[in-house]
Amino acid sequence: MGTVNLLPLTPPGSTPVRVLTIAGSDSGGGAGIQADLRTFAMLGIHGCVAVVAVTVQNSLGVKAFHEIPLDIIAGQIEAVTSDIGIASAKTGMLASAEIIETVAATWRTQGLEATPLVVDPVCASMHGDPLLHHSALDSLRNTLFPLATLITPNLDEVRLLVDIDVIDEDSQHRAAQALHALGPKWVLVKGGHLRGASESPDLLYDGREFHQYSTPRIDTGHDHGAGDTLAAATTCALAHGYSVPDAVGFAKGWVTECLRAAYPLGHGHGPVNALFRLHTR
Ligand code: PXL
Repeated sequence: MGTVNLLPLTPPGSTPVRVLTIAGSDSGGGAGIQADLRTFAMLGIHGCVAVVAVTVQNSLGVKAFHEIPLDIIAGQIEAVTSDIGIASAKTGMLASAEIIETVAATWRTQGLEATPLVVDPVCASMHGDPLLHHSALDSLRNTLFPLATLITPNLDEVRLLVDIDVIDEDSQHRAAQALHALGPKWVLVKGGHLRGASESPDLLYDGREFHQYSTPRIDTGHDHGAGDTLAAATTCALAHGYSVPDAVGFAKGWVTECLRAAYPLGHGHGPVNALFRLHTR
């Protein structure tokens, strides 16, 4: 366990690389900003946060969520980027069309278009509880995707976004092309939920080249926060100047180790474990 390469560390006392997560809070501590901050910290990165929603959640599911007012969301992004500065950012749960429009507008008014942005188009929890109003899909496609360096949909999200059922390699390629046409620089179609696959086959596409990633599919009932963790680790590698294909390769290795170390929690699904490295000395 723990054979994944690490990112460069900043010496103690000097300012580390900073990244921003724009996402929801998971009261159960497994996914959302809690998962993002664990991965950022374990990779030596100072994590900043713009909370967009607070979920009422445990290992059994999401009971409710409360959306943060739009001016407070924009204010968090402005406060962080105007003072602390960020090398990259990611979005997770965004809840509504209004929040997506606010995040996109703030990204532009703060002049962040050249900053790498990973958009994880979170639509529902692993239990199927909605985390995005379906009326917001158009905002995601039309407003946020064109600002994204990379989008990282899973197969359920692909179906909602471009109406393609990914069942094999051919449909995964078609989905990548359809999603790329919506404007992001790169698309990662995650194949982790492909039925019967013994590998987790992800496909990365930038409009020209396809890159295939295959890591062993880890058979665990505890994978809450896996998608967030993959996007968070990719965001960290981009902050260190990795190319997108290298950043995704790094993040696949990271999330595989987090899955191997996943643990039971409560009465339902446990989370992936970004703290696995604390056990390897
Ligand atoms: O894993 C996606 C996700 C992101 N953000 C929040 C979540 C979840 C899944 O449950 O609750 C807040």
